[in-house]
Amino acid sequence: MILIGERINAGFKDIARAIREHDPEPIREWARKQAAAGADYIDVNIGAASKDPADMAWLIRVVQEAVPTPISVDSNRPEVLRAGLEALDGRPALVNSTTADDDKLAEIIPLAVEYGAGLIGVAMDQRGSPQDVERRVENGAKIFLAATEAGLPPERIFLDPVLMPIRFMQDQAVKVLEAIREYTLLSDPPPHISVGLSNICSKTKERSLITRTFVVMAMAAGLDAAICNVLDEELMAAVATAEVILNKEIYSDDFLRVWALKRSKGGE
Ligand code: THG
Repeated sequence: MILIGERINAGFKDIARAIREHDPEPIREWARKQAAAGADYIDVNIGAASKDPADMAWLIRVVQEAVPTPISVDSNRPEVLRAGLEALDGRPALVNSTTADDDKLAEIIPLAVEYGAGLIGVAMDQRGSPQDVERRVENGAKIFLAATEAGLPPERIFLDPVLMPIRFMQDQAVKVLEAIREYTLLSDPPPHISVGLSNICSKTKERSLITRTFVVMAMAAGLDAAICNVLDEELMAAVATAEVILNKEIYSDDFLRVWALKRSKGGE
């Protein structure tokens, strides 16, 4: 699994404050904690705390000074994405994200090409979030085709079928699972498939349980990446166990320890 740490996001109050006051310390601390927990990428999102591209550039620089981990530059504004990518020191990165809208594809795919980054495409369009499997597949395929035509290989394309809160849209999770299966059929090798995992447990009482149960089901369907809480040890243990059961990691009696060790050394 490709694990993308979700915590440097202005949706969290401590991060929103740190961005507004340009206080680097909480940012550094969350970067270090997520890197130590084995994050493959650190997601960086200024959210509603700022619309200023310079704040994204500042945030990226603070994260880069703290850890060597690759970065997922997260914004729905192309100018904010560009400022973040421009601040990168040459380490691997993801552009998070484009939608399936023609204007977004035309603006954001070239950013991933220009900066040598991977691209996350979320299966949304001008009509908003998809409510059925068909729209998810249609939008995912459209993004995949446009990115491929621009020269991105499947290994640099991540499709996101749009995971929603179980508490408010209970019928959507099973549709996401079905869309994941469809995405695996797009090419050989297939693109990566990623979700914002914590979306599903929003406002619920059993956050960790719901999240780890869903991730195991989604991995069985073909999910191989997630923006998630990498500090949730039970979630990480469920991911490690699912990788063994799916025969992607070798079983040993110490498989949890081996998995954690490989992650702490920066292995896959
Ligand atoms: N797809 C892609 N990128 C994304 C998302 C996605 N980026 C942002 C988001 N969704 C993923 N990141 C988060 C980060 C935190 C939470 C959810 C998703 C989260 N929020 C708490 C909640 O909703 O209850 C509130 C925060 C708080 O506790 O203050 O858990 O889907 N490509």
